Amino acid sequence: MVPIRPQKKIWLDGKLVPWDQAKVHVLTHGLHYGFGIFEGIRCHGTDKGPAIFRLEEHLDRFLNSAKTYRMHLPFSKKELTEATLDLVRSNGVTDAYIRPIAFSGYGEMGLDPTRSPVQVAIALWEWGAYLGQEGVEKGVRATVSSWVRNDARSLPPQAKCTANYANSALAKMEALAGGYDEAILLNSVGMVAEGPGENVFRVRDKILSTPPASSGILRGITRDTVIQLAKERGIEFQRTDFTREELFTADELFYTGTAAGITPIREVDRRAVGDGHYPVTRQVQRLYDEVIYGRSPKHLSWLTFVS
Ligand code: PPE
Repeated sequence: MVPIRPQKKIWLDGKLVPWDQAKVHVLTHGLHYGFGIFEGIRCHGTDKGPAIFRLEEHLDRFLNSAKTYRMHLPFSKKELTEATLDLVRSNGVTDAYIRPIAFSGYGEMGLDPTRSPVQVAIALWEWGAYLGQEGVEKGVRATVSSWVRNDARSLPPQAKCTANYANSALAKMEALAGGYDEAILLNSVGMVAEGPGENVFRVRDKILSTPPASSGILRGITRDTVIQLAKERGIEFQRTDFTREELFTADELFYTGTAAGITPIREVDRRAVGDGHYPVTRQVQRLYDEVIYGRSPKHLSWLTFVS
């Protein structure tokens, strides 16, 4: 286990507080009932200093998650934007993973979260490659989970709710216990949905595809970035459902996510993916890196420069 390395400050309910003082009560409502929403955002070092990738879209998704869960955030998007920038500056970091979270705080117990105050925090830490640097370079070994992805009729998948991640954790633990690096979850009708914390892409006969939102996934911002970059580069792309079997017959497969970046999948259930060469995945990795590190003039509008 690699514990999080403490940083200087955390933004909690409107104020920057020292790392060790960002505390909540054990009777925090959201801790008991999974009533919280969060985001994962990255900041990267560029020639013009640290830049946050697609901050606007992440905060929009945060606000939409709150809306879905009838959670009234006591801060506006503008205030959350400023808070995020202040947080990055006050910690003096360049490359960081930023975690906004809102949850039902200390108030009443019982299943009506609206009786407890909403608390909001934004923290950051240094987070390397989610599935390891070796995973980014050589690809990871995935398994199709026996756990079915949360059904959209039970937990809305486009809202990034903390409760969704109990399902993710079951799949992740099962994958690790089975000797794999990561899981792929199918949805309730048996089509590929996503990873526990990533979207999934497939390449077959040079055509790139990913399951549609209706498959019950989080609409990833990295996913959207990859789709836009593929279109710009003339890579043929389809939003389409695919089956477990189509994972086995793919030429290339990869995960996308803020934490995971673009991570190739080299095996699914002990079957090698393609011939071990992943030209489309490598191209997407290169394009994505150019964009997030500010080397693509055309995509600078996706970056919020901190200084
Ligand atoms: N699906 C799920 C279920 C998911 O959690 C993520 C992000 C994605 C897809 C990709 O979304 P995006 O980051 O917008 O491209 N998972 C976050 C949490 C990871 C964690 O373990 O914590 C992330 O990557 O920040």
